[in-house]
Amino acid sequence: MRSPRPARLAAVALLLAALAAAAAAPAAAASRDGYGRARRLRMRGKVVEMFYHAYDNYMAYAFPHDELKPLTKGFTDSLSELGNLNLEHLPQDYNGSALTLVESLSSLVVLGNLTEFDRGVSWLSENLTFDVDARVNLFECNIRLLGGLISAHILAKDYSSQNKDGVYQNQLLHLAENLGSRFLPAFETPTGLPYAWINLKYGVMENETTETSTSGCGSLILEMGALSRLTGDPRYEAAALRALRKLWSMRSSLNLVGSTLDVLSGNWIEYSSGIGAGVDSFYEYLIKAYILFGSDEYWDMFHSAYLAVQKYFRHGPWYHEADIRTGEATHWQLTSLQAFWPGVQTLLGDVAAANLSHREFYNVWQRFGVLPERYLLDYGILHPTEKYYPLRPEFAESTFYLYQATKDPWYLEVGESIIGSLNYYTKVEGGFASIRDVSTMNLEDHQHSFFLSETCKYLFLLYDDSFLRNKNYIFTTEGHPLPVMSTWHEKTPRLDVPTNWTVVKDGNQPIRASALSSKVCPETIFRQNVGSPWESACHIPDVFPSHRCRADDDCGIESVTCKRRTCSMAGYCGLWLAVY
Ligand code: DMJ
Repeated sequence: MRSPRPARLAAVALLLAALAAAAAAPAAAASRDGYGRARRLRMRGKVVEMFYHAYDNYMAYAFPHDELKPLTKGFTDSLSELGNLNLEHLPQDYNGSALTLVESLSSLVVLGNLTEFDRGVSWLSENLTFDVDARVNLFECNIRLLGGLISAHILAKDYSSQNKDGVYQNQLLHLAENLGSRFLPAFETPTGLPYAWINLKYGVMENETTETSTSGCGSLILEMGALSRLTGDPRYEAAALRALRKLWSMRSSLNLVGSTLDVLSGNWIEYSSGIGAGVDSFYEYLIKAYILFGSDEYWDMFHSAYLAVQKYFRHGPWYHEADIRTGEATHWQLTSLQAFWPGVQTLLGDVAAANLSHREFYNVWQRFGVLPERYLLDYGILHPTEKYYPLRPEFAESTFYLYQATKDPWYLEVGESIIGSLNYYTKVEGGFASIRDVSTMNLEDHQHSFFLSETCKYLFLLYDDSFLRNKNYIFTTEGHPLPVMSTWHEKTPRLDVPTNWTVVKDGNQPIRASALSSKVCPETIFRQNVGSPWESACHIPDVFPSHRCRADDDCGIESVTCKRRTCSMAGYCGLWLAVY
């Protein structure tokens, strides 16, 4: 195996500045990074083929049901984690929410298929209803349906021809609001922590379980916050924020959170915790909420939580689980879900650490051909029961983030390997099938909707990021883009920048300041120097391009947040140790 080249760029707080800038000149990037334009186009084409193979088969054999059964060309509405939804105007035995269509909308825009996007928007506008007697999982319903609708609504406003003709009249937002209002009874608990399950028509069922997970009640803020900002109704954001604050107040003295809890008592049920299942998106949403809403409260929570994770869960490139009261390791397991973490670290600017972990995930990927759900690090073997790979996106997601931050073509080669495996092991005539057991590569009859909302989207963006050219987006945990807008920002953080670093506009260049960067860093103006990355006005690169440091003085100022980077104990500059 080739070993990855070290990360190169200093401007790593991507998406918001470097990413948009890189997207501005894909052809130049293609020749600069040595990967080759033809090869990039070929890989882009392969991902497009994959997306439509999955999408067309869903539309042919499963729509308007929730998900495709690719082996039998059938459908399923009974997602165990999502429950059943009904649609009006459809046969009585129909029990779905066109989930895969909702999940595909933002990907259709990313791929540039606005005609199909418009068709989907029209169909959903006319047919979808949530007034159904169905018990659904709040978290799954939030990230897949609410997030899918909100993101598609924003994209419809920006891209849809229907909007220009006046046919699109916020129907998706109305649907999202209708769905969001059905979430609210779940939050009526003494603690404000929401029930994990809710009946969309009747609210919380009698004798409903009071057990939920940290990610289940701690990663609602992006979608519900966005819904409040879009509708002007503060109840959604207030409910999600109250739950998040309560959850954070339950942290241990080590600043760690457990993985399951009781919503009535506010006590932890499971004290063993990590960055994978049951917790993952809780961390992701703290940093993304900070980026989307600009409130230091989210940053402060994330900052403490991140330090605790790095201190108690990290072991070299690996992350194990630990007891949140003592910090003692409990389970030494790599899980497929953990592979989102390098992406979050890249978003933060901790590229070196992200690259280290990503490399290890790739080693395991190469060993099995895909990432097994759970791998026992202490024994070097598969978990006896969790041997599956349900087409999860997390490793592709981190690969995309790392490529955006570094422009190292090695990540494009990793993408080739992911695409190769998916096509070789999981492609069948009727779509893409999950792998039941990675040791035998036996398949399972299920094409999860996140294959379209996330896996294909991140792989596409790896080779063609033109969607990111004119706007700054953050992606929800389900891969749905939400634009970072100054109007959603609560306040402008203090700008701690030496004035001599403020760059003024070059009259020959168009201003490319992002909504976020112009808000958090009001003087930000992007410029393009031949042969150097685009930088924001407040950006001061680390002294060493490798980001290594001996002291805080070797570290610069983050390009997006304009916050000072500091030197970690491991000797890398990063934002996570910023001292205010
Ligand atoms: C997705 O539904 C989301 O990414 C979620 O946060 C957890 N993982 C699945 C896909 O693996």
